[in-house]
Amino acid sequence: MQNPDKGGEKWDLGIRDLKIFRVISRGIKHVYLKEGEKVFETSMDPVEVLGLYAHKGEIMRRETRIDFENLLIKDFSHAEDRVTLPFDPPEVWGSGITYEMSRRRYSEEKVPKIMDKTIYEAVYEAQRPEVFFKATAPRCVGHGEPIRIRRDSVWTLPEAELAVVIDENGSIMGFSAADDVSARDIESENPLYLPQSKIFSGCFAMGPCIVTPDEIGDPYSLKVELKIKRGGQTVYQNSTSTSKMKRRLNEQIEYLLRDNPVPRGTVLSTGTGIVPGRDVSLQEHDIVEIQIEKIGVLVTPVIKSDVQYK
Ligand code: DO4
Ligand code: MG
Repeated sequence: MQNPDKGGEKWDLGIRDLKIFRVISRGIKHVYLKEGEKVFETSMDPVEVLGLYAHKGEIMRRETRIDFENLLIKDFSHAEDRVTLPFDPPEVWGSGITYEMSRRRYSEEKVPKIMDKTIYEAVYEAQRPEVFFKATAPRCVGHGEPIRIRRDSVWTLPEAELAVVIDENGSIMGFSAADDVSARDIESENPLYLPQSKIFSGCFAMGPCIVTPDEIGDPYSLKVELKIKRGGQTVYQNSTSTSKMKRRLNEQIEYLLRDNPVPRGTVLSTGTGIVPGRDVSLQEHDIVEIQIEKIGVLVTPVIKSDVQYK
């Protein structure tokens, strides 16, 4: 049904799957909704779209032609129009040690113990999960935008994670692929340095899009892949599945929201199941690729300032 006021259409969203992208074109951000092969532009905010979608509300949008394959190209330097962060999250939080792999790999470092267990083994088994503050929107980057190695870190790793977008009640409105970029040397020196190892400029990448829950279906059966490329060669590659996630999403969200109201559109990155060892570290000019089934590939170059702190 046509809506004469806004040039859009009434859209019964009950049965459709949706991907939400943002494209930056001559400095202006445009919101696009991809439904199957059809693409719509909307003047609505992406979080508003997710909220209305969840309640089968009316989303004003106009059909348009846009070639996402072309906009997702990996040679970012020549892209005049490009995909960017799908929306500006008001808060980003992270969950830690949600996979057996992270429990094991983090415990390989010289870390404090609680009784006879490393703190990572202890938190993996504890009832209360590890939930930490990760980023605000200005610290986040989207597809094609550079993640950063802190100047004072020599061992920084990407962490490929499934991210959920939640509303103020903790309901999941969407999913995305994320990189919880972590200065592992800073955290392994002393776990009390966790905020410094996790929170810095360019510490969190998300994208290339937000996918609605109906398109994801079962969030515990998604293949997650991580690649680090250097000079055109893949120097690290590994994969896992969200089926290996120990902590259920609702459990993570429930702890995040305990006496801690979060705004609609908050992102929770649900932990990594791929943890390279000491022999792997990001370097400037690397390209990190994180692919999550049903979401897409998030590709980010890596930068590091050459100024070292004394
Ligand atoms: O303190 C550890 C953080 C672990 C983490 O970020 C993860 O498991 O993804
Ligand atoms: Mg992580």
